[in-house]
Amino acid sequence: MSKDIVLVIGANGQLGSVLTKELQKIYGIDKVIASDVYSVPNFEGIFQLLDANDSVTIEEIVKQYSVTQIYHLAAILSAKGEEQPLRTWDLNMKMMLNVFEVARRNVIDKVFFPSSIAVFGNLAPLQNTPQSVFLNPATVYGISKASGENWAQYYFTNYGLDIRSIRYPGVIGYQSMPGGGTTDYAVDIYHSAVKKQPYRCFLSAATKLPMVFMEDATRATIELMQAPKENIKTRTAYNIAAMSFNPAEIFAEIKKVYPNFEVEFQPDFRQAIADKWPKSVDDSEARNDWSWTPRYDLQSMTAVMLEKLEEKYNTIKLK
Ligand code: AKB
Repeated sequence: MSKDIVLVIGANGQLGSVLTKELQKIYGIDKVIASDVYSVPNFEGIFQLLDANDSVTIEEIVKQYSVTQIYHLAAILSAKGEEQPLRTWDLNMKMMLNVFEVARRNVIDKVFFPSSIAVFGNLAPLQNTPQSVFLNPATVYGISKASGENWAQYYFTNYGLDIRSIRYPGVIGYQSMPGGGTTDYAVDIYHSAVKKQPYRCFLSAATKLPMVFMEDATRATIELMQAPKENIKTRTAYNIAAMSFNPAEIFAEIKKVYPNFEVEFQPDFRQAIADKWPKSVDDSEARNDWSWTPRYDLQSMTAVMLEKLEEKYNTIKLK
């Protein structure tokens, strides 16, 4: 039987809520401690209210449950982060360093820290962006993730703390809503289509970005965390690629099922953020080191998204 006890910080977020359920399936419902700054009704499993700014409470929870692994998912994302740059820097860095320090002091086996394609800027080649390249992020979120990657490497080199990380593209899932990101349109557009409402897209029709379906994103995270330690050669964060598309292409895919669906393109401040991000990334190191392979493309993801959201909205109507 596994001795692992897993703490998820940010368990109510877009990725955290889905990943927590996957971790419960693997380790057991009584071996996963979900935590967030707010609680959700009818949560199944162990839940602790936790503000990751408060390292004393993180440490109390770690000791109380004899935690062996931490997934630290709480952060302010790219678009929301630009509203209050200094607060975003303070929160993202403080929460992350609190987790790394508690993990170091308590000799935690493994820590997961999410990075993002936001670490790249316009000095990197934006087609097939390499793993190791000059990073000049344009958002505070990106700056905090690029610094976080270096801190992860520092804690590994100096203290042997096994921190692993992925540079997520935009994550698209039917289970949860994103909040405050530049790639959020690619989730919102499916909800509008299923609700039979027109969608106003905040990026231009031709803005291509890398994306990943939630099933692939959670599987990548778990596969990276379960890979043998000696396979993990990148101690900053791994590029992963699954699909790349622009708003016109996702719209065309949805229109095959909803021919009357309409989208109006009205780029706002998020356009400037997206313009400095990669259009596609080179993930050969993730493929080589821990056998990363995506399973979903735009077409197969759209089929699942529309089916699951139709179920969801029909159930709401029937209630
Ligand atoms: C965002 O848009 O900020 C995030 C990300 C790509 O990290 N989804």
